[in-house]
Amino acid sequence: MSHVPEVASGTEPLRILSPDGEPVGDPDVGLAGDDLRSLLRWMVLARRLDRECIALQRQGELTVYPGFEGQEAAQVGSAWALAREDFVWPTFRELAAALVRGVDAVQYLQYHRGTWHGGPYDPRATRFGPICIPIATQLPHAVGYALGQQLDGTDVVTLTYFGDGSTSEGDFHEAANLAGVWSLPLVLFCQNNGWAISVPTAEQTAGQLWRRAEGYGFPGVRVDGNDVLAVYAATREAVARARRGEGPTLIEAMTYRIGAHSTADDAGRYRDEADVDAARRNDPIQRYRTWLLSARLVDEAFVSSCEAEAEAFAMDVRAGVIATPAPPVEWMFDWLYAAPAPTFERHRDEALG
Ligand SMILES: Cc1ncc(C[n+]2csc(CCOP(=O)(O)OP(=O)(O)O)c2C)c(N)n1
Ligand SMILES: [Mg+2]
Repeated sequence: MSHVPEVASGTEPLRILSPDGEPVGDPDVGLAGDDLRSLLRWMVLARRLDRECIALQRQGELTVYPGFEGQEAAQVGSAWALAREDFVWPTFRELAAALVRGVDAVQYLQYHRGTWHGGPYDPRATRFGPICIPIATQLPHAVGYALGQQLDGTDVVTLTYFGDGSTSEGDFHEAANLAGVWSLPLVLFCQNNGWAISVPTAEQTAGQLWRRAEGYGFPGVRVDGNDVLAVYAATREAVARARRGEGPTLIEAMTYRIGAHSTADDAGRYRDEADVDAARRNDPIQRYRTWLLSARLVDEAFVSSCEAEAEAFAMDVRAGVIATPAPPVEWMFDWLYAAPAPTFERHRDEALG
């Protein structure tokens, strides 16, 4: 069995649209017009909300927020390839994927407002796991979940997101190894956005990430992460393999983090503005919109309606975030210990004053 799927047999990433929106592959990825338009709509909504979140943090309404501008195609295209019952294990940077999965943005952002501790939305109902800050720890969770699905004999596919930096953690290797050994129905989706905070990918990884899959005995594929059609096609193929019982796939989506690592970071201290300008010219939304317009799948009126909807959406989420009350403080202490220690009791009493 070849460990390299047909979609990408070289190191050149799978690409369907060139950065200026010209087809270089077959744009017929099996999506109807409404689906193709939805991909644009979600990317526009996600970007507008992402920018609003940064404003909210600057205004003191969120504590800290990790932006994803530039990564919309990687997230929307991959999330779109999942079926409703499939399950996602995210990092802390997948708000765009969360929106596509139907997670309520106001609930999600309670995490970044600091009014809840990681489970503000219902992971079972949304099929979207909790926001995960400890790097790569969601990968073993995803493996465990996928193993459970395999043992239960369901046809649920599990997809886990992680960054390029996360692949340097032991958790990545342990998870990938077991996924291969047990041939789990799992998609390992790496957003290679070029940086792990201030460390560029090349300074922590000598090889190519997608090629690591072969060592674990399953296919790896490198895809242009700013090409939403290519991301969708690669993920759909990986999901289909997993559902057929053929095991995991590692996808490396090449993209770029336009903003800082988070609102607590000053990227100007470690990277060159010229690189960021070049990345801005490789914008995933612009690329896809150009193609949709030239293929007459959308017109300018549709593009404007997406932008108007995104504006209203961002304002609604802003109002909702500010209006949602914090949960009762005592919840922070409930359900932690069957037999609380005296220091814990003291902290609780102090907090509840
Ligand atoms: C176990 C652990 N170590 C360190 C950190 C601090 N940290 C937060 S994000 C990050 C870099 C992650 O890089 P990558 O996986 O590429 O994701 P990206 O932030 O680029 O989306 C680090 C080191 C952490 N959250 N958890
Ligand atoms: Mg990264």
